Amino acid sequence: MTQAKLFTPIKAGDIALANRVVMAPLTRNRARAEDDAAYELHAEYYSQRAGAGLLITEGTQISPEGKGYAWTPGIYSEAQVAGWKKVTDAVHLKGGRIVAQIWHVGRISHTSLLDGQPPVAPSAIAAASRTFDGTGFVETSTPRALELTEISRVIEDYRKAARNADAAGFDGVEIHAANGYLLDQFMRDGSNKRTDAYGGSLENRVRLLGEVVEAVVEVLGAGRVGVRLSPFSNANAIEDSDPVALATAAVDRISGLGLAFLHMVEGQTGGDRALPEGADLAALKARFDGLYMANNGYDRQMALDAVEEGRADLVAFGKLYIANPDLAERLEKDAPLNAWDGDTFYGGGREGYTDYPFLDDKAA
Ligand code: 8OZ
Repeated sequence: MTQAKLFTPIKAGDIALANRVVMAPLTRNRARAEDDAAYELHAEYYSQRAGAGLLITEGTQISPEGKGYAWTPGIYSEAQVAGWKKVTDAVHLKGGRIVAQIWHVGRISHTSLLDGQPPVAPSAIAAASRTFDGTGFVETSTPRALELTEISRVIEDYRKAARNADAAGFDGVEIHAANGYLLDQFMRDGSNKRTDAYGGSLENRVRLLGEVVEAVVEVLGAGRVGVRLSPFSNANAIEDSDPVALATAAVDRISGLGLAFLHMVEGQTGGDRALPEGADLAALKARFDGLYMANNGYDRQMALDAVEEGRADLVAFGKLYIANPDLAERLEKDAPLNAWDGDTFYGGGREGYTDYPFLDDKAA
């Protein structure tokens, strides 16, 4: 039998992957409380999963201002770079590849996570959404609109995060432009009411995405950069009057640069895969010049078929990777999978994090 394409090597830009199974970015809220750094625990968790062709880290804030939840890791301080270096070293030792997902939450935050300051956003419009502040779920705070003169500083923060990712030994970065966070807030007309060059027309609303991508590409080279989009998702109460047109504008803005991959959340994040009328994932894939990474509710057969039929070059798995450290190996063998425990997704320590069994572990 010939080997299924899903399990064969491929190059994502400059990054050589052993297979096309990807660990999706997954917020787990286990960073060290005193400095928002990853540490040995994260090195163990990610290196357990190094059999994936590519690991994408959990969302990692580019600045204190970009934080929206308790215990998410950052990538702006020396301690955080040192913590991530432990992770990348452990993954590389096992032959894996890992990129950092760089993240600014925009309005999806709370003053208690921001030293009493309001979150920043394209416009001063609160999201009808909640966040976790370390004690419980709270309504997100009403943001203040970023001044035009502040936008270059936000782009600088992305640039610095890319430099830090390089210093921490990452193979590249994924720019988080999905799920209703800052870059998505700029793209959607429900959250962006700006009247300057960053609001109004489609061209203006995808401007910040394009400028951030270009800044990060200047640091790392395009072949080490991917972008995650979720144009048809309403995660974090994000809305647009014409998501089909916006999706095309966003993909066109980041195409032609030689990026490594476009990571597409197909449908509602973590939910329904249904698309709005007129949405066409194959057309979006065709407009992009790098690899297309599909995500959202894929199982083994869906992934095999999508790659075999050319609908995806890579497939990212989220919850299945939480529960199966050796997911790529299990999928290849068509072995049984561990079930995930939703109670330990967010926060805590080793339990539900590094203690899921491998296929060859003896039953406890
Ligand atoms: C779940 C909980 C907190 C954050 C995303 C970074 O949706 C997240 C996230 C997911 O992209």
